[in-house]
Amino acid sequence: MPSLTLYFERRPGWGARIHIHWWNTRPATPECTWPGLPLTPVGHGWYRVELPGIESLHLVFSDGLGHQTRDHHRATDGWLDARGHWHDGHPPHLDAPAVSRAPVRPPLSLLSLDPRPLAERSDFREETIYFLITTRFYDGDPSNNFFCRDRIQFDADGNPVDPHWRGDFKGLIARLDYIRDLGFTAIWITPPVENRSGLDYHGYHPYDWTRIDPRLESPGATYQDLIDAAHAKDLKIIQDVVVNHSCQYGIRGQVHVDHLPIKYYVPHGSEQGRVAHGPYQGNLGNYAWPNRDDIDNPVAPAWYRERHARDPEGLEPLVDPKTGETVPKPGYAPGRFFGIDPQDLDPAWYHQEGFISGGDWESVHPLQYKHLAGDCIDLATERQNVKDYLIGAIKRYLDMGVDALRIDTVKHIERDNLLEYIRAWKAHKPGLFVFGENLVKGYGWGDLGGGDNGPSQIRPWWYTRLGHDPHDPESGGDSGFPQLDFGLFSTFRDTVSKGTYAGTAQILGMDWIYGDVTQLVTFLQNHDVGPDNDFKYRFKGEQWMAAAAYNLIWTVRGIPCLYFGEEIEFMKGAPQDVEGEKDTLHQTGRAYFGDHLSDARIAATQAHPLYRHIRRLNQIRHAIPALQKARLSHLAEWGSGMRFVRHHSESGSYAIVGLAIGCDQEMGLDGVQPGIYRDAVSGREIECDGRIRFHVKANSAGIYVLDGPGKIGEDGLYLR
Ligand SMILES: [Ca+2]
Ligand SMILES: [Ca+2]
Repeated sequence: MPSLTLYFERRPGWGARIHIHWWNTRPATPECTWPGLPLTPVGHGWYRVELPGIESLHLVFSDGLGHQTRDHHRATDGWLDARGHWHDGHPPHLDAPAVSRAPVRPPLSLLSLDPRPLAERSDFREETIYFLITTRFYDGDPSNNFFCRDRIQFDADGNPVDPHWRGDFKGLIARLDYIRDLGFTAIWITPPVENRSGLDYHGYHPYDWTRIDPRLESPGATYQDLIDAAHAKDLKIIQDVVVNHSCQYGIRGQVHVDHLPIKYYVPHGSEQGRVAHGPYQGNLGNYAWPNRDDIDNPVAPAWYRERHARDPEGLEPLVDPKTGETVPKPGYAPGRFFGIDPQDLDPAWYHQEGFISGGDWESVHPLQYKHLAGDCIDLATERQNVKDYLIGAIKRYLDMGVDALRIDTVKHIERDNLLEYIRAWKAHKPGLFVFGENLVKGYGWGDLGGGDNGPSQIRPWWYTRLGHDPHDPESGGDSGFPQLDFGLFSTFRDTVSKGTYAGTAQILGMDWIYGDVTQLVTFLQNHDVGPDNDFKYRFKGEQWMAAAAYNLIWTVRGIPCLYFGEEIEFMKGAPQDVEGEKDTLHQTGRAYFGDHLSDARIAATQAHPLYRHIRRLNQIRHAIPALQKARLSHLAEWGSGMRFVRHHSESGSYAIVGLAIGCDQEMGLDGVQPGIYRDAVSGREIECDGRIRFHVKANSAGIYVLDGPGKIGEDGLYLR
């Protein structure tokens, strides 16, 4: 069958979606309706289209925004460059696959399976990340445990169990060896700064950025102790940072948000002194503080500070200065205790535009200037006092030795505004790695299409770039602020969760939209999302599907990140967060993990097939620079298999990867570097003259490394 393959180089000012329209084909084909067939981006501004069954045609390319080429005629494959000239072969500036002819390097020495000492690791792509919610990981000190007001779990006898604040730094320090044995070299912990809200165990409701929450620390296990202990084991600490919002009670020492002390709240139908809610007895004030209050803000008004210092029972009448009513009074205005009034916020610190609702979620300005939730109050991040406070507070943790930062709720802050913060921290600690969370359930191409309703300005790629054209990622260079790879994650719902890789090449074909795709942080799930159904459950699929997912994540571009518990299918299928009104954490993906890390059970945990699998993937990735740092080339994918090349020219590291899911697969590639290849999985050696053929077992991988060290690690259920 005849076939034509045409390439098109996007012209200055053109949009990113290119179509080809044709007529007068030979042999004759049905009429092509405008704008015709979309082209596939292949990077560096080039697009490709394959036209099976066509020998010759007349054609134009267009961008759907009013730009089109003149009429062309073509009867052979060709490349049309941006100046309008055809080339029969690729023009020199197209980084086409299969043309690399770099000299074969001398054999790599047998690399240590242990990661290099921390001091020698300045490129974060050498790391892999273990992400944990500190309070749910491992409890090393029950004396700092604490129940949040909301979502308390009671046992059959009515006793409160499973305090939300349970795991702590002492426990984490005690289990650093577990994370290290699993092969991870960096630990991302949830925000450690002091929090306030009815459900703040995860750290995303900050009250004081300058202090570490005392519910995480113990004598001998402060934040500094954690950082030092991690470094002593060559592990890096990634601190999670909230920039977008504070809790609903303001910021200690900076700004107060008007409300009444919670100890004066009495639910409708109850009376003061009769509240019975776990450790909250008598009233709902903070049971761990002597005066049953928790807002010790020196900038609160005098009447508030006066009550903070006494009357723990909350019995003495207090006049609400806003309404003139007197509390405690059953059923009186819960919002005066637990909520905010957007009208009353201090404009020096907070935005004044109310709460996000409905269509705001896909609209740039409201998404960035309204409050995310009742306990996430939108900071005026563009104001100098806010910048000074947040930037200064985090610099102190960098001085303590924090190695990297993860930024929360990125899309809720305008990019150029947020980059001011990122740059200030990077200037303070040169080489600092900072990545962001821009949550999207979908490809996230924004104005580039792909079924996306939202604009580019709230999508991950936008924050990795500096340009200002939402239709053109290449209108600006790399911002130096990579993101969690929600685009790849979103495909897992329809790929690995269904036992196939089908569609993976489509998303990896868009790698060019990111500033530096090799710095994205890749993952199967996290504390908010999972790849099944509507993206809210711990991975539900079969174990072999998870194994095949990790094979993909650990061998494609990006920095792999595992969410704690994945290694044993912990809470498989549970919602990542509480769903119904009455759910408690033990029913969710945020259940307490520490029971699996006890001295009695840790050996069983470490024997889980996925634990062994992930451990080996980490060993392999740490030994092969191309798997850490190279982009993809030679990419092909056919559902039950895929293959690609990772070539890191700076180190000379070159790896050919084949992945099989569901059944065994035969791999074949042409145009690869000749030489001796050794499979890091099976140890098999192949002498290659530019063509390579190899077999991959179901749910395993072939990782053929040019002049490679041979087999790395031990065979398991899936890598074999
Ligand atoms: Ca504890
Ligand atoms: Ca905001």
